[in-house]
Amino acid sequence: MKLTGAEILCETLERLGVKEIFGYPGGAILPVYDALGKSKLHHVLVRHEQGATHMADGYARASGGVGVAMATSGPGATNMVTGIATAMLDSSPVVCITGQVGSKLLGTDAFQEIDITGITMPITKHNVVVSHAEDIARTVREAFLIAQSGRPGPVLVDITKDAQQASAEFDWDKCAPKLPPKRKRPSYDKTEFDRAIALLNASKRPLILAGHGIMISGAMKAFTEFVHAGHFPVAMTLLGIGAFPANDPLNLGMMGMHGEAWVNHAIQEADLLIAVGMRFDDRVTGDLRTYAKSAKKIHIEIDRAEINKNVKVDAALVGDAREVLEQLEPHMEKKERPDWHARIAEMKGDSAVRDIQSLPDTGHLYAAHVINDLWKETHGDAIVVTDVGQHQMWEAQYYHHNKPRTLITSGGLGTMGFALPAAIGAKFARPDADVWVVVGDGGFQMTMAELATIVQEKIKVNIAIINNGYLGMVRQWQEFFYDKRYVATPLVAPDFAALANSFGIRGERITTRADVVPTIRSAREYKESVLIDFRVEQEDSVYPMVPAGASLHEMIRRPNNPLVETSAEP
Ligand SMILES: Cc1cc2nc3c(=O)[nH]c(=O)nc-3n(C[C@H](O)[C@H](O)[C@H](O)COP(=O)(O)OP(=O)(O)OC[C@H]3O[C@@H](n4cnc5c(N)ncnc54)[C@H](O)[C@@H]3O)c2cc1C
Ligand SMILES: Cc1ncc(C[n+]2csc(CCOP(=O)(O)OP(=O)(O)O)c2C)c(N)n1
Ligand SMILES: [Mg+2]
Repeated sequence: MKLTGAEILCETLERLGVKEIFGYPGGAILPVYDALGKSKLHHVLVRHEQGATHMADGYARASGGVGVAMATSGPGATNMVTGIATAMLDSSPVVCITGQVGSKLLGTDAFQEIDITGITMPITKHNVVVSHAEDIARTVREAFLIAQSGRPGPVLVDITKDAQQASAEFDWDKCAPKLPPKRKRPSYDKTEFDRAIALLNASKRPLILAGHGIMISGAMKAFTEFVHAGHFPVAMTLLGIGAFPANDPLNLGMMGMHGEAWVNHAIQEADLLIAVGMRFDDRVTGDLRTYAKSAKKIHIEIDRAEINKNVKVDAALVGDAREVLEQLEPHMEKKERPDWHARIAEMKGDSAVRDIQSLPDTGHLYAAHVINDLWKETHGDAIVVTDVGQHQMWEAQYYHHNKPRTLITSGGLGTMGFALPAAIGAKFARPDADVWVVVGDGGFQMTMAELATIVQEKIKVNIAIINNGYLGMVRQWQEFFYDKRYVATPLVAPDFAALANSFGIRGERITTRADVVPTIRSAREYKESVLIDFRVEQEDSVYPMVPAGASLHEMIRRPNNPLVETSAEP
C-alpha cells in the first residue's frame, strides 16, 4: 500500500498502540498534522511544547507505556528540550517527533532550521533524523523499542518535511526494527551471585534501598516477597515511593536529604545495603566519604554504567530487578533479626507515631496539614503529580503511597513547571484515577497556560497550589545558609482562584485549617477541574535536612515547633 510519509507515521503510531499525542503544530510538521486529522489518533493541543513533553512523560510514568510528544522544527523543537532532559534524568520512556526543514535545505540556516538532534544528543537515549519516507515506519518502531527497553529514556525522531510529503510503499512486516540482539540477562557471573548470597546470609543489620527501577521492572510482587522473606527494613528513594506500600511495617520511609531521620541513621548503622533499581544520587547519599561506612553493598541495577559510579559496591548484579530478585530469594536464609528491628524502632522514637492532625489548631495553616488531609481524603489512592520545591518534599513525607506509579515527580532534573502538564498526561493514561496536582506558587506560574489545555480537553484534574508567597525551597536555603538574605525569592502571584475562573475553571482560596477538608471533599465531588489556592505559612521549612555535601547523619532537625517529621496512619 502506498502512503505519504506523514500517513505512514500516523499508521505506525496507531499500530504501536498510541492513542494520544501531545503536541503543537507549525510549518515543518504540517503534513503530519494533515494526516493526523484523518487518523484515529487523538491530538492534545498544548500551550507550550515544554508542556507536551511533560504530558508525554506524565503519561509514561502513570501508564508504564510510552508517551508521545510532537512539535515543529526550530522553536517548537527547542521548547521541548527541558521536558526531554527531565525524562532522561528520570529514565522515562518518551518519544518526541519533530518536523525538520526539507532535506535539501539542511545546513543552510533555513527558516526555523535548528540542529535538534545535535542539541538533544546528551539528553536523549537515542535520536535520529529521517529524510526518506520509506524509513519512517522502521525508525519509529525502533524508537519505541529503545525508549522502553533496558533502562528507559527519551528518543527523538526528527523528520524532514520532504520525507513527510513523499510517498512510499508501506508494509508492516517489511519495516520491522533492525536492532542489535538483546543482551542475554542477567549478565553477572556466578561468583558475583554467590558473593551476594553470602553477604545477605551473613548480615545482621541489612537494609534495602528501594528505587524507581523496581517500578520500571514491574518487580513490585517479587520485591515484596523478597523483603518479607528476609525481614528487611526498606528505605525509599523519592522516585521509588509507591514501589513498596507505605503501610507495610517494613517500610521506613524516604531516605536522603529530606528523608526521615531514623532512615538516614539506619543507613549509617547498617552492615549491608541492598540497593535495588536506584542510582545513589547525591540527594540520597550526602557526603560519599562518610556514607554507610559500616555497610557492605549489593547493587541490583540494569545499567552497568551505574555500578561503582558513585558508591563502590561489593556485589553487582546487573540485570532486571524482578529477574534478579526472583533468583536470589530461594537461596536466602530466612532470618528475623529482632535486635536490628528493635534498634530501628528505638531510633524512630515517638516522632513516628505523633499525628500532626491532633496537634492544637494554632491558627496556622501548614503545607503539611494540607497534604496530610489530602492523603486522608483521597484514602491514599490518588495519583499525585508534584512540582519541585518544598511542597514536593512535604508530599513525599505526608502523603503515604501504597500503590506504584501514584507519585509522579521530577527527581533528577528537578524541573519546576513539571506538575500541571505531567498531571494532564497522567489523566489521559489513567482516565478513571483521581489525579491531583500539588504545586508551588512559583512552579505553577511557569506552565500555568496549560490550564487552557485542561479546559479544551474537558478533563478533570484537581490542583492544590501550596502558596507560601516564596520560591520556598530557595528561601529555605537562604534562611539556613545565607543569613536570611531573601534575594529574588519573595514572589508576587496573581489571584490564582480568579485566574482559574478566567479559564473557566472553578477556583477556591483557603486560609484556615478548618476549611481544608471540606474544600478537598467538594473538589472531589465536582465533575470538572478545581483549583485550590492554599495560603500556607510563608516561612515554614522542610525538616529534617542534610545540608548539601554534609554527611547523611548530620541533619538539621526541626526546632521546637508544633509540626513533627512524619504522621501516623489514619
Ligand atoms: C528538591 C529535591 C529534593 C530531593 N530530595 C531527595 C531526598 O531527600 N531523597 C531522595 O531519595 N531523593 C531526593 N530527590 C530526588 C533525587 O534527586 C533523585 O531523583 C532520586 O533519588 C532518584 O531516585 P532513583 O535512583 O530511585 O531513581 P532514578 O534516578 O530514576 O534511577 C533509577 C535506577 O533504576 C535503574 N533501573 C531502571 N530499570 C531497571 C530495571 N528494570 N531493573 C533494575 N534497575 C533498573 C536505572 O538504571 C537507574 O539507575 C530530590 C529531588 C529534588 C528535586
Ligand atoms: C526550572 C527551574 N528553575 C529553578 C529551579 C530552582 N528551584 C528549585 S525549588 C525552587 C523554588 C520553588 O518555589 P515554589 O514553586 O513556590 O515551591 P515551594 O518551594 O515554595 O514549595 C527553585 C526556584 C528549578 N528547580 N527549576
Ligand atoms: Mg512557593
